[in-house]
Amino acid sequence: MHTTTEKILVTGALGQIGTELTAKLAEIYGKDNIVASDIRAQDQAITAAGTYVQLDVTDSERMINIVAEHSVTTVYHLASLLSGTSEDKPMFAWRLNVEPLIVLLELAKEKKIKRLFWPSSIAVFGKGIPKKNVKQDVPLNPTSVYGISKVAGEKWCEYYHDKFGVDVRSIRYPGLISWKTPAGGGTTDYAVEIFYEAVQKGEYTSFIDKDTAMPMLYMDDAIDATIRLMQAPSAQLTVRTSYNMGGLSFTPKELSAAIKKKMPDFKIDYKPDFRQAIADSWPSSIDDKVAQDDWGLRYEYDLDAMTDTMLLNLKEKLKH
Ligand code: AKB
Repeated sequence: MHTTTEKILVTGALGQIGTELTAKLAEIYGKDNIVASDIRAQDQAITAAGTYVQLDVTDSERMINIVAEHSVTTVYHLASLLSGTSEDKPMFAWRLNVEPLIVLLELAKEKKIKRLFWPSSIAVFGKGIPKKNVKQDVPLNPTSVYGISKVAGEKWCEYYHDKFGVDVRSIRYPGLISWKTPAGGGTTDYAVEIFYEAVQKGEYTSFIDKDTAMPMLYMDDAIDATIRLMQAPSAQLTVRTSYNMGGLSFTPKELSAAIKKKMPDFKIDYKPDFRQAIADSWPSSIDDKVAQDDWGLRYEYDLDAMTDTMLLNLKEKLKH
């Protein structure tokens, strides 16, 4: 465990990334140095953190008070609405995905916190760029509400860094795959649902078409990358919008083939819905050389390793 003077606040701590990141941060920095928060009530909160507070991040006053009361030094601000849900609720997506970020950037500007992590997404990409191996610095022309909110957030981060020296760090996460906490409302979430339904029913109807490749990542690799980026010396970081992270790239058909290696009777069919248009606007693969060079991004899991781990753990989890 690190000896630390850091006090870390995690927002969205009961979400898909939040549950696993909170546990990792508690392991590294000690659970008494972690304040977990989420919109859900205390009695639903099972977290590895020493302290849990209920927090709706759109309530700026409460968020500012929590930072002060707990002498927070670092915030991992994960609370966010994903791409599918954002199309249904554009105004709320803007309020949730952008405004609380600016409140936290202001706190950092006023030196009330020292460091901020904020997740961006591969959803920042859109029209007018190649689909494959998309580089760090291509023009960002998203066509989804979610993508627009993430581009705006990235620009706010860069502005506060360049103008006020705020130490804000960010990753453009691909679709995240994990068995501990289900995702909700994302376009890449078919790649999580498919595992649950494979184990529970032996079949799955995908809302993304069979040959649509998207960048994806097993959660352990996402958590490792997040910690690596946050522990890197500030002077090494050349990107203050958000770092590309490519992970794996596969289609629903390729994922189902990987599942069939372990479950030969597994069946899949395809009924694309409105999320297909979002997926079609995103790259199929991403170049993350800048993150590798700046802070040592690396991966442990390939498609087969991820599939094996997901099936093994979900079979155990869903047994009862
Ligand atoms: C989503 O599908 O909305 C997210 C993302 C790629 O940011 N998983």
